[in-house]
Amino acid sequence: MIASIDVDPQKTFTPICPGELPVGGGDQIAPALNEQARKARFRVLTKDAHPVNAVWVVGSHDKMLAPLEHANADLTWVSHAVPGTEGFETIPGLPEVTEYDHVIWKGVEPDLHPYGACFHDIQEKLSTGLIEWLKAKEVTTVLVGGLATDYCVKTTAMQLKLHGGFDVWVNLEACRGIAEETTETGCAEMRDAGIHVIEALDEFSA
Ligand code: VGL
Repeated sequence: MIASIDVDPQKTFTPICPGELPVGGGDQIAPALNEQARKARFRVLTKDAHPVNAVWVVGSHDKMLAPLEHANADLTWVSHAVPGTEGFETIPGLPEVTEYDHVIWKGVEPDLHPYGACFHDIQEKLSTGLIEWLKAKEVTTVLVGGLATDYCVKTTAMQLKLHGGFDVWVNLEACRGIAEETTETGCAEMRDAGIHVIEALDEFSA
């Protein structure tokens, strides 16, 4: 069984929200996500859902990406993806949230800032239940797209491969990255782990 996973396709990671974490072209991926979902029996949505008072929040972009001495947040970020704000909403062109088969919210607590959708914590001990849900549905293959390639997509794909043992395909046509360098190293890391990183969906075969 195949599942398609839309990782954090939220306005916060697009030029629609320039004050948050805009990723170039982040608002353009809905057609590719919809296309990959047509290959799958199940469609899952993951969302960043952060409180305004999170420990990793800094007030401006120039203070961002500083290393943080905290058990469950590795870097500082500007506030983003706060439920109830525009940045939390999914990008135009995707189904209603209620049309997905499963939805995961992550980073809800002020002291947690996970990137991957499979664990609430950076130590990867506290499951969100995503892997268990996919296994209960007898999923063996996952197609992953979303935002951003170099952070949440990469970490989610790695967790699905290393902890879930799934056959994992990352569809770059349905992803956008924050920075070129981390996107390149992230793709290399994923390939080294045995993940299929493909440029477009026509390379997918399951
Ligand atoms: C993300 C940076 C900070 C992501 C989330 O969704 O890739 N990146 N928070």
